[in-house]
Amino acid sequence: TNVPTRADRFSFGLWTVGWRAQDPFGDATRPALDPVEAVHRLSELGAYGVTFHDDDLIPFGTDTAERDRLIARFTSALDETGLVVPMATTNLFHHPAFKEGGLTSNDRGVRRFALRKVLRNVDLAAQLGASTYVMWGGREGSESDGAKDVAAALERYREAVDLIAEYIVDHDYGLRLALEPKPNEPRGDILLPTVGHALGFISTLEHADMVGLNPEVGHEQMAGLNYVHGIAQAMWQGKLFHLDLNGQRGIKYDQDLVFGHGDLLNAFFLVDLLENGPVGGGPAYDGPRHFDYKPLRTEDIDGVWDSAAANMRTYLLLKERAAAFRADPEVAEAMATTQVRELARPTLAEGEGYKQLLADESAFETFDADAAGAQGYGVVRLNQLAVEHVLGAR
Ligand code: 3MF
Ligand code: MG
Ligand code: MG
Ligand code: MG
Repeated sequence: TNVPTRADRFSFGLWTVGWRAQDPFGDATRPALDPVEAVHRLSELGAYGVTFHDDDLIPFGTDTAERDRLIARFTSALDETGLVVPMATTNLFHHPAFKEGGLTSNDRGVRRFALRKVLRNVDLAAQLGASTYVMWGGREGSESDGAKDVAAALERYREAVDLIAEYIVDHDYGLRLALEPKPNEPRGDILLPTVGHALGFISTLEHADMVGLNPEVGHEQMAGLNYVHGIAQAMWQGKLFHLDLNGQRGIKYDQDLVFGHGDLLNAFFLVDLLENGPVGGGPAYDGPRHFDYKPLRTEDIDGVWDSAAANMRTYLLLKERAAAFRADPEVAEAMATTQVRELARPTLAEGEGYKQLLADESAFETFDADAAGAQGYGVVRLNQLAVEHVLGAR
């Protein structure tokens, strides 16, 4: 048990295991990893999918003949292993051309180039059978409030997302777009910094129905937010198209730790929500369990594969622990004390409106607010039971 299989639908970005561990203060500590090698190793470890930025597979500036050759050998590796490509995305952040933005650069020529780069890789994503196309706008932002017209930038982002969506519809690619929020890094401030900002933006789109989210654990935590809450809202709005699992320890640079190596208790409740759905009822998550992490700079290539395996093992252990938590009669009793499942019951009775509510004296005139204020909800007991399940003490 806890050995990953294809049925678990674990996927990894080529840029994760392939990260050479260069950082702003030091050189790479590992050699480049051939994408074909990555496909074979991920398959051996039990993953079912691999994802990529265009430039992870085809270095920026590669000519067409070489591009075709790289795609062909990658496709062969997929065929040999049975690995799929559930998602692809565009690198609009690495090349110096994007230093002031990609789809929202102040330079219109850069914006048009960025759009072409996206459409070209959307073709490849469709060709490889992907169902989700992620958009992370790492350079869409600013360091100075005077040098970026945020309203105009959002207008340009809307123009871009609508155009990409229209292209997908016209070509019958069946792809859905997933926006990935992040508050900062590499830009001082990035547009659509959180799940909430992105949901607000999506409601303005022409093709809002085919645009959802790809929230990342660490990105929400960098903004001091609770990832489980963000995921719960995205699921509630039918917008959790994909996700980036990893670990983060507090409000600092984007750590991309192994899943569970940050806030473990939040990771536990996340897996519980994804696998079992909301406690009050509602569907579980049925997309890929995608890891966007970076093997620590201290690791050699063996450490890379150990860390890839660690992501999947931690997820499966938490899944097992979450099932035990939900099945524990003492947890059921503690949940009853918290009244957490009562929240799924509508506040108004069937057919009741404000007139009936106003006529109901028990709702106000005779309601014992002091008694309500004096009751205990037993939240700590429930939380401790979760901790004990995570620790394997129950
Ligand atoms: C950066 C990221 C990105 C996105 C990727 C699409 C380099 O913090 O998280 O990875 O995840 O562009 O998934
Ligand atoms: Mg990510
Ligand atoms: Mg990230
Ligand atoms: Mg991250």
